[in-house]
Order: sequence, then structure tokens, then C-alpha cells
Amino acid sequence: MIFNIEYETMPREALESIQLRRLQATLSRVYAAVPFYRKQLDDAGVKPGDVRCLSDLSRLPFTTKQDLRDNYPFNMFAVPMDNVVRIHASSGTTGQPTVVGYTARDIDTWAELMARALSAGGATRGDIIHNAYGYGLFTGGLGVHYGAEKLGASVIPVSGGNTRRQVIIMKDFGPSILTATPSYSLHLAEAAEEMGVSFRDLNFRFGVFGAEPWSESMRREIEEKLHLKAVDIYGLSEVIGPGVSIECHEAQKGLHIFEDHFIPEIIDPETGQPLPWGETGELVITSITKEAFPVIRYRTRDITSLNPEPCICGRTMARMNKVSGRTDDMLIIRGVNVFPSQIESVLMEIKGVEPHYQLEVDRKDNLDILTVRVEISDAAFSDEVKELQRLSETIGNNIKETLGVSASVKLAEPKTIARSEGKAARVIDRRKL
Ligand code: DLL
Repeated sequence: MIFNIEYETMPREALESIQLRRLQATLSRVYAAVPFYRKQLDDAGVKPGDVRCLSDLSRLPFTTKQDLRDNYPFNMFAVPMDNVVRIHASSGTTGQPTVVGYTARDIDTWAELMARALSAGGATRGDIIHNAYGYGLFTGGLGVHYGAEKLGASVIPVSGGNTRRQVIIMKDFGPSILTATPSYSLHLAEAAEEMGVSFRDLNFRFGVFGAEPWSESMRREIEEKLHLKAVDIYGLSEVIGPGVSIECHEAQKGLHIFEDHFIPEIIDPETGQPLPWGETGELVITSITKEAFPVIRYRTRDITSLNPEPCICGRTMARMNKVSGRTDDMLIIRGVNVFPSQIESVLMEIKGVEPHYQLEVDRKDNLDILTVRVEISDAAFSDEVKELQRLSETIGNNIKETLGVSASVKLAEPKTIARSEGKAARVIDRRKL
């Protein structure tokens, strides 16, 4: 079902004229209200009124995560604190967290976008949504929650953690939609199995998974283990939270960006030059309706490409391809660029290997060493030593063949790699420690 037919199926020309009007209004507002943006524009010699068409956007300077940190906690807010009704923050694994604010209207906008997103992912008013995204400063839990209520579905605000209790709730309440990080959904599947509960007997139809990169092979694994259709949802706190873009369950091919609220661009991360439709680079987003925390040309560091082709679902909004990684997650191993998701894809194709892995990078004698620790299934674990050696060789060879890097493979016993309740920590890069 399409939640907002008028906007989600709008012809491109009409959409672009709305985008331009909203962009101009946003620029005037941030220029007046946020000293950072006023200085950025002044330094670039651009006045808000100079932006007369959408391609003028590329004349504006970028905003980076560092800029948000420099303005910690509230200096990027474009409205007085009186008008801010909610504050979220990103976890900030390195340095200061980034803090974002919402007006009452921003919360409404977000709820609308999440209602659209959940609908695209297969949810209807009649569904019960088991929402296992964390509630708190992280935007996942509350973002889904407000969207589910706006849609009119019934939401179970179970949050992350307490996994065994979640399985009992799934069994007793019969939720039909699961919302969680992909890694946590697999942890739920495992816990259910241990408790003798089969997803076959549960009521799930769809799962809406995001907040971390996950490969197509991981999707197949989840769909099989959880007996549901899995769609990908994308977002980031700096831009609004979840609900920037979503796959439709009909195509499961690229995530529709809600372009009436966000203008996407793809740039070459090295040069900052905008790239044409279809080319892969860093996603940059400008928000055009947010009041408390607008962002102009925000560099997400996420790597993807844009596809404007019409979709079988009827939505006209451009799609971004599945995020393959982040510019700052890219490992350079002996000169070869490696994304964790590429290794994930290789691992998931091999029988006997479980979707739980960790990558460790170290440097010895000036050489990078990649170690892949991956769990094996119970069945594989009971194999002869010779078989295990063969499995480990296959993994190493396939990684070498596909990615061109050598990896030392360590098979881990079932259930020994730490499970996450939110975003999985896949990489330990000791070179940086
Ligand atoms: O992760 C918002 C969210 C919550 C999205 C629930 C989807 C579902 P942050 O904590 O600010 O916000 O982290 C944002 O997570 O820049 C990406 O690197 C990554 N990310 C989010 N969704 C996806 C996805 C939330 N579907 C950062 N695929 C982003 C790949 C994703 N990476």
C-alpha cells in the first residue's frame, strides 16, 4: 500500500518544483538562524537568493560530521529551544556524539515518513509491529514507534535486549511485522530455536531491517531463517533518523528516497564533485522541510548510487542502491579497498558458515594482516578435523579470488562471537588503536 499517493507517485517535474521552493525556504531560514551556515555561505560567496534552480545546490559548501561536533551540543539548531520538543543523539563511537533536535512539526514529518516507510515494507493498519530497535537516544525505536502509530498499526515497544522474553512475546502476541537491525534479527532467530520455537509457527509476514549494512546474501539468510520477506530501511540521525529511504516489498530493489523532504546527491568522496545518476560514490543529503535541525549538503559517508527509473510499485521517488559501506569503514589492506559487506557476501555463500563474523586487521612488519573469524554451524562443527581444514581453505580461497586479498581464517565454535542487540561491531582495526 502507498501511504501518501499524492507525494509518493508525483511526476518528477512537479516534485522538482516543490524541492526548489522548499530548498530556497530552508536556505533563507538557516542563513538567518544558524551562525555556522551564515558563515559557510558567506565564505562561499553565495546568498540564499542566488539559488535559482536545483543544480545551484552544487555551489553550496558541504556540512560534515566534524562541523556538527564543533557545534556540540545545540549550536546547529535553527529554532529557539522553546520550540524543540525532542532531542536524540548518535552514539559517537569516536569523539563527541552528534546531537539533533526536533520541533513538534518535525516529529509529525518523521512520523509521516515512517508511516510511508512501514507501508512500503508491507505493513498495514491491521498489523502488529514487534519493534526491537532500541528506544532511547538512538532514533530507531522511537522513529518506528511514531510511524507505526501514524499508520494505525499496533506497535509493541519491546526495544532491544531481553531476547528470551522477546521470543515469548512473538509467540504469544503474534506480531506480523518485525523491525530490528539485521544482526539482531538473526540473534532472535537463534534464541527462538534454542527455546524450541520455530519461526514457521510464528505470524511474521515482513521484516523492516536497517541501521547497519547488510548484504543480499544476508537478506536470503534472514528470509529463510525468519520466514518473512525482508526489506531494507535507511536513515541517519543527522538527517532525521530511520525513514530517509526504504525498499518496497514488491521490488526489494533499491530504497525509495523521500525526495519531497530530502535532496540526495552522489559525490566523488575524493574530489567532492557531483556524479551523474547511476555512478557510485558518497551520498550527500540536504533536508528541505526540517525546522529544528536542517542540514545542507550533509556528507553521510555512506556509499551508494542513485537510480531514477520507475519502479513496479508505482512510486516515482528515486531509489538508492543498498549501502555497500561507509567511506570510513573501508579497510585498505595492502592497498586493496575492502568493505566488510564484500567479505560478508563471500562468507554467506559457503555452506556450514553462520552469519556471525568479525574482521580483525593488524600490522606486522609493516604488512597488513586480515583475520576473518567466522562461526560455523553445529553440523560443520562435528565434522572431522580434515573437513574443517577444507572449509577454512575454501573461505580463504574464495575471499582471495573475489576480493584479491589474503586472509587468515579462524573458524569459531557455534555461538562464540558476541551477539549485538543493536548495530553489530564487525571490524576491529588494531592498526588504529
Ligand atoms: O541508524 C537510523 C536508523 C534506525 C536507520 C533504524 C534504519 C533503521 P544512526 O545511528 O545515526 O541512525 O546511524 C546512521 O547507520 O549513516 C549508515 O552508515 C548506517 N545505516 C543506517 N541504515 C542503513 C542501511 C540510524 N539500511 C548510519 N544500510 C548511516 C546500511 C545503514 N547502513
